[in-house]
Amino acid sequence: MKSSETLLVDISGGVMALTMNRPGANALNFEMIAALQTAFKQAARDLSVRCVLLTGSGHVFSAGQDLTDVQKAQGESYRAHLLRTYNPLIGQIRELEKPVVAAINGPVAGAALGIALACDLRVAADTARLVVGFSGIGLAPDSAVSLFLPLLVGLGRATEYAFTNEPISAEQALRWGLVNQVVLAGELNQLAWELAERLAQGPIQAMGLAKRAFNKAVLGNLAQILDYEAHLQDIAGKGAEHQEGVSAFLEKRTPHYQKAGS
Ligand code: T3D
Repeated sequence: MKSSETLLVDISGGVMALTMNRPGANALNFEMIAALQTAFKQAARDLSVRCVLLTGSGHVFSAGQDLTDVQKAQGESYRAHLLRTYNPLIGQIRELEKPVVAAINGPVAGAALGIALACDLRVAADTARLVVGFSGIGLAPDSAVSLFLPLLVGLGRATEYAFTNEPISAEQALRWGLVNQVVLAGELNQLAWELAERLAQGPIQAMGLAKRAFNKAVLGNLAQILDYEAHLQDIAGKGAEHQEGVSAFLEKRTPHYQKAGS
C-alpha cells in the first residue's frame, strides 16, 4: 500500500507504521479515515505485517473529526457519517488479530481518542494530553469512547472526564490506566518502534486469539454501542448546542450554551 498525503505508511521489520499527517492538528477528514480503513484492511491480509503502529506527525496525535469539514458536510446525517467512517474503523482495529500500538505523540481528542483507545497498547509522550472533546462542541461520545472510557477508568471518572472536557496529562492517563507507558517525547518514536518490533517478533497468532478472547469477554457489545452512539450523535448533531460549540471553536471563543436554548 502506498502512502497518501494524509496517511504515511511504512512497512518494515514486520511493523506497519501509520502516521496521520494533516496540517491543523492531524484532524480526521474523510480521506484520512478512508486511508486508515484501507491500511487496516491490508494489515489484516498481508502476512508480512505482524504489528501496526499508529501515530501522528508533528506535535499532535490527532484532534479528532475535522471541524471545518463538519460545517461543510451539512448534507449527511451524523449517523450516516459514523456508519461509514469511525464505526467500521474501530471495528477493524478490534478485529485485527495482530497487535496494534498507538504512539500518542501529543494531544488527542474526540474520535481520535476512540481510535487510540481501540488500539491494544498505548505509549504516550510525557507532553501528550488526552481530551474527550465531544462535549466541548455539544456532542455525545462516539467512536466507542462511551464504552472504552468507563471500561478503562470506571464510570465515575469517565463521567467527570466527559462532562468537564478537562484535558488530562499523560501521567494522569497512566495513573488511570488509559495508557500503558509514558516516555520522554524525544524518545517516543524509537521506544514505540522497538515495542512494535518486539511484538511483531512474538507469537502473534496467540496474541490475536487473546485479543479475540478479550473482545468477547469485555467488548461483546461493541457493535451495538457504536450503533447506539451513532443514533445519539444524530440527535446531538442536530441540536443548537452543537451549532454553538462548533461556531465557538471556529471563531476561537468560549461557547455560550445557555443562549443555545436547551
Ligand atoms: O459524525 C460526525 O462528524 C461527528 C463526529 C465527531 C467526532 C469528533 O472527533 S468530535 C471532536 C472533535 N475534536 C475536538 O473538538 C477537538 C478540538 N481541538 C482541541 O481541543 C485542541 O485543538 C487540541 C487539544 C486537539 C490541540 O490543542 P493545541 O492547543 O495543541 O492546538 P490548537 O492551537 O488548539 O490547534 C492547532 C490548530 O489545529 C489550530 O488551527 P490554527 O489556529 O493553527 O489555524 C486549530 O484550530 C486546529 N484544530 C484543532 N482541532 C481541530 C482543528 N481544526 C479542525 N478540526 C479540529 N478538530
